Amino acid sequence: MLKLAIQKSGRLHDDSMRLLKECGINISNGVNKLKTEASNFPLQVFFLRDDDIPQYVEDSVADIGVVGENVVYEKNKSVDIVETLGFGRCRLSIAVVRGEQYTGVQSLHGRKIATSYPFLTRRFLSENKVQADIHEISGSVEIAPGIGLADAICDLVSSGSTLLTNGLKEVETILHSEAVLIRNKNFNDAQVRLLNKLLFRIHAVKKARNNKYILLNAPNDKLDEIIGLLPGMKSPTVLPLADKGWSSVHSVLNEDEFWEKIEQLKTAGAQGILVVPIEKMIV
Ligand code: PRT
Ligand code: ZN
Repeated sequence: MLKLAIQKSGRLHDDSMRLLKECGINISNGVNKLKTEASNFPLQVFFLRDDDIPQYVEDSVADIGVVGENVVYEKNKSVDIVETLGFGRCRLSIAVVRGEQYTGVQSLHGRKIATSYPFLTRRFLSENKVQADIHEISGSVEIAPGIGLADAICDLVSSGSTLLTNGLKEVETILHSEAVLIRNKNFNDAQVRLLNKLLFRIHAVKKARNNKYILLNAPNDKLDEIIGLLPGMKSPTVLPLADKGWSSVHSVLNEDEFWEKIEQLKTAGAQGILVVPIEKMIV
């Protein structure tokens, strides 16, 4: 049995639950409980505050956990990051009052910086040989300059709208973060086997998310050119259509190059292009 810690409520909760579901792991939605058990996988799920997850994983109270890299690095516990999960993306940045002149990190010298990330902020400042006064607060960091508590802040940013509405501008990015799977450092063989089983499923889910299945009709005299545009898992599948002179081509396209490829395929003579999501992808 593996014990997994996920956030009880908050920004990472829904995506963590969705990941488990996409991995085919059924857990009764017991978020009001402290823990629950999967019905079809040897997994126990603990619902915790995200800040506590690295400590619990270090102490083996949980074997693995889903948490933001920002929290993993801030807490600086002895755990291993085993997989990035592709959600909860944000960055930890320093922001100053918008009208203020900022000419580089030295501008922070002697200033007061409010943050919930004292460890990472202090490390960044000392790496840059800047001496500033760090004021630790646990929430609503963005209002600190407005109420005269600090000159600058160091906080998480995703869209940037919180900074904007509070009259602040982002000047330094300390860390880029996303949700990760962490594990305790001392696993026995059985735990390693279970973790690998879970990782096999997570890889299939991640791959499927990044890829689309594409079907199109191609005139036979354009087949070579069209096939040349498609990567496929091995090579594209080509089937003859009832209509002589035409073929149906099936392949897999990466999300990143998707729109560009569609344009090229159309220009090359492809018609009736169908694009469908992939549920799982095992390579
Ligand atoms: O109760 P618990 O302690 O578990 O939750 P929490 O309140 O500490 O954390 P929560 O749920 O807010 O965030 C959990 C994790 O989500 C964080 O540790 C990050 O890894 C990740 N994440 C991703 C974010 C954001 N994006 C984010 N934008 N966490 C917080 N924010 C906040 C930020 O602090 C600021 O107040 O959103 C605001 C900025 O957002 P924008 O879009 O206006 O820039
Ligand atoms: Zn928290």
